[in-house]
Amino acid sequence: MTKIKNALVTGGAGFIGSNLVDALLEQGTHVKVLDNLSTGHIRNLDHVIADIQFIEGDIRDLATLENLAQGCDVVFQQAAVVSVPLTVEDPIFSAQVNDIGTLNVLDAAQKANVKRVVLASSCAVYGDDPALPKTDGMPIKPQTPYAIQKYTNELNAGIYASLYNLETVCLRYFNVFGPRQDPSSPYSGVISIFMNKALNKEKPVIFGDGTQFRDFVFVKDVVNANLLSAMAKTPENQVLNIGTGHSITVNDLWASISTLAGCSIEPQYELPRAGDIFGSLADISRAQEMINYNPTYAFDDGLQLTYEWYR
Ligand code: UD2
Repeated sequence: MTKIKNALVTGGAGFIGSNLVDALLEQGTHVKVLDNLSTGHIRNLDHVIADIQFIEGDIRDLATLENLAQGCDVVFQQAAVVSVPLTVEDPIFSAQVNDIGTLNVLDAAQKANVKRVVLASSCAVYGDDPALPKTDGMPIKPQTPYAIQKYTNELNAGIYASLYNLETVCLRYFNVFGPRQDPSSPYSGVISIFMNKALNKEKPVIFGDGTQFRDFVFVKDVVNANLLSAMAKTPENQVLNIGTGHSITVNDLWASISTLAGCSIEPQYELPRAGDIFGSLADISRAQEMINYNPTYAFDDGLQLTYEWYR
């Protein structure tokens, strides 16, 4: 596919989904958005609301999905219960959304003859396996309902590809950050929390000694990975890591954000968070090979853009 004419973005009012909507509109795609606004916000779409078809609704509603999938070349499945702790607290509700909801998306797409579905998966499927970097071929070890649900999505995507001829690409996102990430929950991404703390001149909490590290990927690179996945020739059913191949410690992260904000506040160190993994780092070579994915935002540049947005 050289150009996406019609796309449906589920979860399109969320952090990653709304950034994806912007990029699709920029390339002239007609965009439909389905979002139940449970964690997404209509303010993320205010600037484009006249240019899209927005439907407030839920991926648990198969009939709505069947209707919206009509006429689409690609469906981007970005809707989910995204809080890992919430899936631990309520595995059944989260499975209804993340498992059945995603199955609904695949089924509606297949019935409407959509060519390809790009799905948001997560590096959570690797669990706490200390082997680094994470290669997309290594054994998976889901340790939370969230990780199991994301892995189930990948398996279902594979089934729809092999049994029903629907092309699917699952993207295992590493730690995504950038404009519109919501800092309001204690389980929000660490960058969004630290941005808020720095701007309000408050002490951040670092769980553990701060030497733990993550592969932080800027949202615009993740958006680009979605577009490439939708248009690449090769994949029929792919599972790809989407990170950067570089990692940053939590201590260095706070130091960089402090420099941007011009503050020098000593963090408060607390015990490591239960269930936290120590380090995470992506091997992105398969994504490079299969969809020609190459992150273009250096960490500091992404952080600067993110800082400007929070400010
Ligand atoms: C990420 C994903 C999660 C899941 C998981 C799989 C995000 C936001 N979450 O969780 O959905 O895929 O990976 O492994 O991308 N930290 C602090 N202080 C704070 C907040 C966090 O020190 O105020 C630390 C935290 O203990 C951890 C690191 O920062 O060591 C990153 O935390 P996170 O919640 O941003 O992301 P993570 O990797 O736990």
